[in-house]
Amino acid sequence: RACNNESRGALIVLEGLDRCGKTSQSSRLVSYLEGLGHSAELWRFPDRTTSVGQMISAYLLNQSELDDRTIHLLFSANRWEKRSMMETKLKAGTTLIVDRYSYSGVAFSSAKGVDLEWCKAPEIGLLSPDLVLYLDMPPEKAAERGGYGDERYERLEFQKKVAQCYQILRDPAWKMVDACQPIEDVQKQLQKIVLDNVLACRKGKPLSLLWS
Ligand code: 2DT
Repeated sequence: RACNNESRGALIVLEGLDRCGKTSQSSRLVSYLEGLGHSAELWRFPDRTTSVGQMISAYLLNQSELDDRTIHLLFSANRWEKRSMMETKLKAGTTLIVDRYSYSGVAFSSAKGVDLEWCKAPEIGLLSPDLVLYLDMPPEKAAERGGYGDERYERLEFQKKVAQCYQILRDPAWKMVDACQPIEDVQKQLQKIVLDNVLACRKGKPLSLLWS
């Protein structure tokens, strides 16, 4: 194991529109880190395995209707219920590669017209990612890739609004990666950025909190 007791894992988040490649890139990153002897886990939000997550899943599958603010708070609660486990894992030296996080929460709800600051408020105090990787792809291109399913939000017009909301949220510290490149090229770029970050966290970079 590359990690000792004093070193912590990194909290690394992948964000981007539906069909931009987040999920496959996330699992490849975990394999890459494990191959180098690092402890790493793949996480995703929403985590549909919890009881809150099952309510979210039913909503996304159009099996239930919920008020926009209600579902927003459920997505947030789904992160809060995982927060202590997240902190425990990071402190034990495990790097977490997280497929969507608070930025999806704010981008998707504010794309429906919910006030941005209102959307951010329940996220305050969650662990802040050490690294946000934004897989950049125009909404039209993502839609062309096919595979939009039947879930709520999987429509081009809505994805365009989400893209605008991500732009508003975007922070200078985010790493923007052109997700239109071949999958192997995207992966190479992500690997380098991620490894640098994992090493910085091992050297003692402190954990911080949202929203800053
Ligand atoms: P996937 O499971 O395919 O990633 O789709 N979402 C996600 C929100 O609206 N708020 C959130 O806080 C999160 C994490 C994005 C999940 C869908 O749920 C949206 C797409």
